[in-house]
Amino acid sequence: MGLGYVGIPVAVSFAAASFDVTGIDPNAERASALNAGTLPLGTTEPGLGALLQAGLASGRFRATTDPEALAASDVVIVAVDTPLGDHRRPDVRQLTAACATVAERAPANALVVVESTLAPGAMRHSVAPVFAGRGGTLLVHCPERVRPGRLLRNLRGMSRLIGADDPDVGVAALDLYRTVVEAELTVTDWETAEVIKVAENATRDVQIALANQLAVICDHAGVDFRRVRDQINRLWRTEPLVLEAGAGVGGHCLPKDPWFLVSGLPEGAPADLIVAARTVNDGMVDHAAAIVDRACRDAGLRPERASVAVLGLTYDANADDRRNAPGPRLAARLRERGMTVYEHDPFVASTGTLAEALRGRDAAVVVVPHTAYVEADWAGLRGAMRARIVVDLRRALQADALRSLGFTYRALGVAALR
Ligand code: SAJ
Repeated sequence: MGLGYVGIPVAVSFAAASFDVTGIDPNAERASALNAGTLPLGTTEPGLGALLQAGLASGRFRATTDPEALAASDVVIVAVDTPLGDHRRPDVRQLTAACATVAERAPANALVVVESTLAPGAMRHSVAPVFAGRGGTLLVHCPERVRPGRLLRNLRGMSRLIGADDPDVGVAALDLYRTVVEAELTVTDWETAEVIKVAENATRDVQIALANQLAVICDHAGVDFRRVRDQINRLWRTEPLVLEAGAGVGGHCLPKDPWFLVSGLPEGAPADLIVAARTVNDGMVDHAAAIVDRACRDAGLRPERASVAVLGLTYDANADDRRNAPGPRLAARLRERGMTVYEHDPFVASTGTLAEALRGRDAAVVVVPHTAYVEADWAGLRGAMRARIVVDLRRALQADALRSLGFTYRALGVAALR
C-alpha cells in the first residue's frame, strides 16, 4: 500500500525474492507508469528500474489502484506518506485510511507491516485501534531507512528495527525481511522502533543546526567556520561532530521527523533543543539572504538593482529531489529584498543551462554543491555576468581560483557579515 520512495523499492525487492507482489496506490498515473516499467520518482535510482522491469517480466509484480488484491494477501506492507500536518503535528490521515482498507479486506491472519515514519505512540494509538475487533491482528512497525538516490542500496544494506507488540510476530516479520535486507534486523517493541527512527533524524538535524549556528557566529565574528569545524572535529577520532553548514535542511525526513519526536510530549515538557535545531536550520535562508544582500551592497549594487541567480533547487547535491529544498525559499527571500532572481538547477531541465542562468546576472549564489557547479567552467562563464559575485553557501568552490579569475567570492561561515 503506497507506491512512493519507500513502497516501490520494497515491492520490487520482494518480487525479486520470488514473492507474488501487488502494489496498490490510489494514484492511477503512478500505477500505470509502474506497469509500463517507468519509475514515477523524481530521483535517479541505480538498479531500481531494472528490478521493476524484472518484476513485471516475471509476472511477480504488478501495480493497481484496486485494493481487491488485499483479500488474498498473506502480508500487507503499508508505506504511505505521513506528512507534517497543522501545528507541526503528524498527519496520519492517509495512514489510518490505508489501514482501514487493510482491516476491511485483508485476511484476519495477514501480517501487517507499517513502514511509514511514525511519531512515538502512533502504532498503539492510531494504527492498532483501526484493527481492533479483528481479534489480534499481526501488527509490526518496521520504519523505512531509505534515502532518495540510494533507495535500493539502503533497503538492502541498512540495518532495520522490527517493532512488534508480540515477539513471535516480530520474529515472523524478521524472517520475511531477511529475504530482502542483507543487514542486521532487530526485533523490538513498537515504541522503541518509533522513537529510534525519528530520533536518528532529529540527531542529524541537531548536529547540522550546531554547524549552522557556528557558521552564523563566524560570519559575525570574522572567523573561518571551516577552521573552527576542523579543530573541533580533531578532538573526536570517529565521525565528525560538527557537520557542514548550509542554507538550510531539506528533504523529506529531517524537516519533519524532529517534530514527530516531540509531538506527543505534554505541554511544558522540555523539548527546546529539538525545536531550537529546527528554528536554526529553517532560519538559515534568512542568514543566507543577508549574505547575498551584503555582497551586492559591498560591490556597490543596491539590492533592488541586483540580478542574481540562485543555483540549486534540489535538497541535496547531485540528487533531483526537490522536497523542502532551501533554494526556492532563499529565492523568495531575495525577491522580498527587491532583487531580480533567476532559479537554476542542472536537474531541473526547464531552468536551462548554467550559462543561460548567469547571463547578465550580478551574483551567482550556490545553494547546493552539485558537481555541475563545482566543476563548471567559471572562466568561461565570467564574461556573460554583469557584476562578478559568487556567494558560496556550501564552501564548495575554489575560492582562490575564483578570485584570480576576477570574481568577488563570499562564502557562508567566512566572516561573510563582518
Ligand atoms: N545537510 C547539511 N549539512 C550536512 C549534511 C546535510 O546542511 O552536513 C543538509 C542536506 O543538504 C539536506 C539535509 O541536510 O538538505 C538532509 O540531508 P541528509 O543527507 O542529512 O538526510 P536525508 O534526508 O537525505 O536522509 C535522512 C538520513 N538519515 C540520517 O542520516 C540519520 C537517511 O539515512 C534516512 O533514511 C532518511 O533521512 C529517512 O528516510 O529518514
